[in-house]
Amino acid sequence: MRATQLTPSARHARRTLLGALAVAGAGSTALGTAALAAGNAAASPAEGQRILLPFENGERELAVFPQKRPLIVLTSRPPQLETPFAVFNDGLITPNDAFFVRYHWSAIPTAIDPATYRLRITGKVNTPLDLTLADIKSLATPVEVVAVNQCSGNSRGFFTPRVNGGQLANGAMGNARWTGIPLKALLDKAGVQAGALQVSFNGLDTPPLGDGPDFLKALDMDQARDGEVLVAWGMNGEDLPMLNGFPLRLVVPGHYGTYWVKHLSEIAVLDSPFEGFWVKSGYRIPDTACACVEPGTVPKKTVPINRFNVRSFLTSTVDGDTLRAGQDTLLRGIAFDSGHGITEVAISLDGGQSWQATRLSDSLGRYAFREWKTAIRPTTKGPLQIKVRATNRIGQTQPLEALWNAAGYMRNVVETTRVNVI
Ligand SMILES: Nc1nc2c(c(=O)[nH]1)N[C@H]1C(S)=C(S)[C@@H](COP(=O)(O)O)O[C@H]1N2
Ligand SMILES: [Mo]
Repeated sequence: MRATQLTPSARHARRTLLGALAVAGAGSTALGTAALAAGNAAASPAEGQRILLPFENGERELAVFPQKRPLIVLTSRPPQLETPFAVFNDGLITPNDAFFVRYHWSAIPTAIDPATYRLRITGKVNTPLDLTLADIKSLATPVEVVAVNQCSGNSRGFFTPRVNGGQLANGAMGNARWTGIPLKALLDKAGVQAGALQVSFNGLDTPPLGDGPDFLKALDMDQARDGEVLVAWGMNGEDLPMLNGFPLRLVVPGHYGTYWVKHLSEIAVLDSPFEGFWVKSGYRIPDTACACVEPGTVPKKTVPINRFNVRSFLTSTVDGDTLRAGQDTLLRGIAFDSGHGITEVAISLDGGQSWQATRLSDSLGRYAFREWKTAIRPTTKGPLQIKVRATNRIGQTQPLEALWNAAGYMRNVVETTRVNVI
């Protein structure tokens, strides 16, 4: 019987974390930092190394947390860990040990006994439920979806003017194959009563002090019952890592990670709109078509953040790389949207004046990273900027100039990679 997810080797990892921080502190020479400029590492960086994210105050340490390879540390209590960008060029599925971690409060579960774990369904239901993990796994036929989980604040560190909040580069996203049952099956089993409006979700983590707002999120009833929202236990064919929500998390394909509540403990059916802090005050975006405002200004009205906008990245070539004039260079990367489906990824070598389409690889599903590839043959020696822009089925695309909002959410500017042609 496995009583916990944090095994003796995980305790060892905790010890090595302390060691790593000490080494990182001592070994942080200018040379070591420069050699590790973000994204420029051929392989994933090692524990104890430092990495320089390309914005002011972007120096970060890499550390090992339980069940994780060395990841970029934003904060350690609670763990907030970024995926080194090189991982996104290794494959379309983000490995569990490389997947980013985001928590709001430091009181997080570090050991959960799957035998005594319970999920409660409460509120406006005919039959309140108190389910074991085994009950949930046998309640409906398990389904799978490959879907991107991305933090609302992914890439926040690139905002200009700068904004408050976790200064993340592009590593607060990942693409995994999730296994679970539709949330609808659980709600149907409990029997949602007439007049129910929303469903709220709570997890086992808590604020360190009682007066901090516990992290709860809510969805409208229609969405909760759309059949696509999952209560998931599987990630890439394994149990969820502890830091990604063991033993159960919500998977809300196409929606920002804030809705993907981890360590699910209570699902409550509500007959009035959810008033909790993390929906009413946190995670809100300007109620404008672009979810943006003039830099430095305040929106007239806000709405809860919801679906992803369109993004694309070049992963095979990074800033500072050298390309050879007259030679083919194969470029590849990833694109994703909120589930309409990516229909085109194009690149521009002339500052966005002209665009050439790339080849899209087979789709892993409309919520997944989509791979794109193309070959370029630069002719002129000197600096070259490579821009990449994706478009989805309903015509949504990416802006050439970055959009701005005070929370630093939803960055999706056309990315530019600066290389040298010799
Ligand atoms: N229980 C719990 N679930 C949570 C959070 C949290 O703080 N507590 N943070 C959310 C946010 S903002 C994000 S971006 C995702 C990140 O998922 P990950 O840590 O598995 O990458 O978890 C979400 N689920
Ligand atoms: Mo997030």
